[in-house]
Order: sequence, then C-alpha cells, then structure tokens
Amino acid sequence: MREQLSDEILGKAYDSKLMKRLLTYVKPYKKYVVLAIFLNVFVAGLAPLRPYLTKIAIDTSIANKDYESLTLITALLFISLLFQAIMQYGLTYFTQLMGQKIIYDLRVQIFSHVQKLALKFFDKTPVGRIVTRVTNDVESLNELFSSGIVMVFSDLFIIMWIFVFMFSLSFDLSLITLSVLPALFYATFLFRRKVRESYRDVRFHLARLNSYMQERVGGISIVQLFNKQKRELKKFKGINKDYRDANIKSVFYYAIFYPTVEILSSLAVALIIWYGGGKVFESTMTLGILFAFVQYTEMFFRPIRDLSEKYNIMQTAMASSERIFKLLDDKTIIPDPEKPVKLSEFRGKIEFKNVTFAYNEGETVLKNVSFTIEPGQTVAIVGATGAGKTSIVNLLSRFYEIEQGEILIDGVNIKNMRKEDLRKLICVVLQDVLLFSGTIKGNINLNNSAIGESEIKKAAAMVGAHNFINNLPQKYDEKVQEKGATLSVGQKQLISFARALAYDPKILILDEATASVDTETEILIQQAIKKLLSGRTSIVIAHRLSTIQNSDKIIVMHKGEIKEMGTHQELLAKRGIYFKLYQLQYKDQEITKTA
Ligand code: M5T
Ligand code: MG
Repeated sequence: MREQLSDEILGKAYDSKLMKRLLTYVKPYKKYVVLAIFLNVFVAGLAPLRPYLTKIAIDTSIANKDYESLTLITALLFISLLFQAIMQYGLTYFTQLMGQKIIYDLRVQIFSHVQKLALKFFDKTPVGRIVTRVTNDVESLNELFSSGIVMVFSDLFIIMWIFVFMFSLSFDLSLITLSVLPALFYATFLFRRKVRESYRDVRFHLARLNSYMQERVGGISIVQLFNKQKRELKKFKGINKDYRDANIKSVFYYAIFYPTVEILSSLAVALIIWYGGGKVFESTMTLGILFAFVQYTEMFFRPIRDLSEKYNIMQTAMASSERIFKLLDDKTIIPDPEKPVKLSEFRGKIEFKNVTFAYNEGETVLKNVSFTIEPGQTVAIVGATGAGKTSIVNLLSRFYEIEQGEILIDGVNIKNMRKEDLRKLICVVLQDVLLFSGTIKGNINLNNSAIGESEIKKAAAMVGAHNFINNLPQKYDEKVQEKGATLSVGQKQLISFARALAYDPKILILDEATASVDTETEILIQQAIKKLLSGRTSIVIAHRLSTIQNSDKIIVMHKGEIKEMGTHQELLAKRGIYFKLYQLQYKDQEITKTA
C-alpha cells in the first residue's frame, strides 16, 4: 500500500533538472520544435488580429459607408481564419508527431534498460510497476511534449498579443479587464490545489482497482474453487465505489471552475460595455474600439483558463519523468569485465571455491560451498527444500554476485568472462518451465533462425516430445498461450528439454520440478534427461533420487552447506543424510506400490 502511495506522489510543476534531461529527448527532433514555434507565433498572432480588423471595419468602413474597404476587411477576416485553421492543423500534427516519436524512443530505452537489470532488481520490484512506467508514465510525457510545452508557449503568446492590442486601443478599458484578474487568479489557485488532490486520489484508487483485478483474474481458479465470487464481488464493489467517488469529486471541481471563469469573463465584458458605452456617448471613444474590446476580453480568458490545465499536465509529467528516470538510473546491473577472458577451447570443468552468498544482506543462503565437476561429468545436487540448490545454479549463471569465494569454468573466474559468453555455454532447464506466447516451434528455438525446422524436430524427437506435438492440430505451429496455459506440466517439461537440446549447450543444468507426472511421461522424461546429459558437463537437481543414482557425484546440501559428497554407493555406505533421504523415498515407493 505504501509503495503505491509513493507512486502517486506529485511534486513540483517545474523542475529545471528534470526538464533539462527531458529536453535531451527532444534534441533529435529539433526541426519539429522550430517548426512548431514558428507556426505558434503565427497562430497566436492571428487571433488577436481579428478584433482589431473589426474595429477598423466599424470605425472606418461602416462609419464612412465605404463598401470597398468593408469588403476588403471582410476578406482579410476570412483569410486570417482560414490561415489560422491550416496552421492550427500543422501545429497539432507536428507536435503530436514529435510527442509520439519521443515517447517511442523512451519506451525503447526503458525496455532495453530493464532487460539489462540483474535479477536482484526484479526480486524487489513488482512487474506491474515496471509496466506502469512504460505505459502510463510515458503517456503522460507525451501530453507534455505534444500539448504541454508548445501550447504553453502559444497561450503565453496569445495573452501577450492581446495585451499589446488592448493597451494600444484604450488604457482605461484595459485596466477594467485586468481588474477581474485577481479574482480569476484566486479561483485558479483554489481549483489547481483541489484538482491536484483529487487527481492524486483518482490515481491511487485506480492503482488499487488495477492490482485487485489483476490478482483476482490471475487467481480465478482459486476464487471459483473456494466459491469466493460473492465475497470478491463485494470487495470489488467497495474499491470501485472509492474510484467512482474520487472521479466524481474531480469532475465536480471542473464543473465549478469553468462556470466561474465564464461568470468572471461575463462580468468583465459587462463592465466594459457599461463604462465603454458611456464613453461612446461622450464621443471620447469609437464604437469600433468598444466592439474590439468585448472580443479581446472574451479571448483573454480562454488561455488563462487553459493555462491552469497545462499546469496539471506539467505536474503529472514531472512526477512521471522522475519515476522514469529513477528506473533508468537504477544501477542494479552485473558489470562485464573491462578485459574479458575468452575461453579458447572449452573443456567443461566447473569449480566452486569457498562460495558464500546471500540474497539479502545478513541472510546467508550458501556457506563456504566448494566442489569440482570434471569435464563431461554429471553431478547431482540433493537436499531438502530451501537448502540452496537453485541458488547454486543462479550463481553459476551469474544472475547474482557472490560475496566471497570464486566460481571457475576451465580455470577462468566467471567474473572475468563476458556474461554473454558465459551464458552461451550454459543451458538451464528450470523448475517451473516458462513458455512464451507464440508457437511450439518458436518456444523450442526461441525464434532463433539459426535453429531451423529440422533441428527443432530432431531435438523434439530425441526428448520424446515429437509424438504429442505431432498430434496437435497445427503440429509445430500450434499456438501456445501465455505461460503455456493450454499444455500439461509434462508436455511443457518436454518442450523445455527440446529447447535445451536444440541449443546444444556445453553445460547443462536441470532443476527438476517437484510436481509429479504420470508414469508414462515420467519414463519419457527420464529418457529425455539421459539423452540431454550425455557428452556434457551437467548438474542435476533432483527430488526423485531414482533420477540421479548413476551420477558421477552426488552433493548433499543442508541449510546452505555441503554435508556429504560422493557416489550413490559411497553415500549409502556412509549412512548419513543421503541414506536417510533414500530410505524415506524408498518407503514412499513401497507404500504406493502396495496401495
Ligand atoms: C535457498 C532463498 C530462499 C531459501 C534459500 C531462488 C531464491 C531463493 N531465496 C531467495 O531469497 N531469493 C531467491 O530468488 O534462498 O533457496 P533455493 O536455493 O531456491 O532452495 P532449493 O532450490 O534448494 O529449494 P527447492 O524448494 O527448489 O528444493 O531460503 O528463501
Ligand atoms: Mg530449487
């Protein structure tokens, strides 16, 4: 909850440091900015010109019954309107174009940065928040670039022009128009503060609604299984109501503010007609000037009203950019060495030397772990849940940095290798298989065109996945849903094996799933594993000890430490932890057999 709140904090409407950095994104599109400003000056200048033209029409043409000049002025009025419309179109088009181009760049930058971040970052950052950066936050910057910056200029330009025209026409009447300003500023000030509060409320309740929906829809099977629909609906209604009320409140402020501005501007117009009318009677002012002034006064209030909305855009954009830059500045990246070592010839020896590691400071997960795997060997790691088996794998792939000790491949510290080179050697078949939405084919070669159709089929056949894939309506082109939702656990496992085989890694790591599959699939998987392991250095993490009896070495982990090490027979003879584990499973099997 508090995290969400920090997401909703609104800061200043203008922060020069942030703005400076934001402008670096505008730099590549300088020509659009120049064009927009150019169009802006014209658009801003054209509107205030019209009341002045009317003044001439009334005072000169109409007063003197001069048809010719009246026609000319009417034509000028029309042309200026036409010009304004065309330029307005250009202005809108180019500013939107620029805005879209800038946020495209930003999204690319954020995504590519996020891909570089170490797992440690994702351990502490919910996915939803990163998605919000790329969508909502970037979108509010679009508003800043496309309508914010340029339009603020145009509003200021218009106000300035109107001022120039008004004061050149009549000083008294200008003062009358300005006399309403304090009230207008005060109303704007109040409105801004209230809208800002309600905006924050709206965002907060929206975030709540989103995360609630996401979680409940994600866990729909649990909701239905436990018949929680009614309760969930009631809760949702509550959250939805808060969101609705927050929205109504913010609409309410707009509903008050706009009419207030209207009333103030009508008041100014009335004052001008009353005072100016008197002056026209006295013949100290022409009718044309009075007429022009009424128009200027009406024109004057719109940009001022709009500016308060621009203020909100600026404020949201500043808060969004702050969050985006914070993400872009996150340095949770595992660095590549300056002078990377390349393995000239891979043999396949893996060494852990006194490795100590913690995900969070002070909570040691691995203590002084040392072992060696000779080239081509298969080593198994066993141990209770939470013993640190997966963590060993994470370290070998250098997903996390170790505090003490070193990990060597063929005698080279993995810290001295480029991450890319290191990970090219390794393939990990994870505990929970991750499939991407796409096709079966694409999930086996991960859309790497170097691995062709025949290699995909060969790999699938070798791990025994070919049969079930061939029975699918679309075979290898069968669509896979997000996370492989339409496939069984065993099928997903086989596909991930095919993926590993297709990539033909030098080092293979299997992190066996605890989930059990039927005997037939189990046999398939066992056979697949055998094929995967042959001829490469492998690490197998297994819960079923039957999988690993033939390993060259078995490492027994307990609470982050290696307690026993040896072959199956050696460890049984020791009558230690492994022996106990083995007995337990053996007993289990006896029970299931007799049952
Ligand atoms: C060992 C903690 C976990 C446990 C210990 C992967 C991971 C683990 N841990 C974290 O804090 N963050 C992480 O990202 O580390 O966990 P493990 O290495 O995953 O244990 P395992 O693979 O032996 O267990 P299992 O259940 O897979 O057999 O305290 O909290
Ligand atoms: Mg594990």
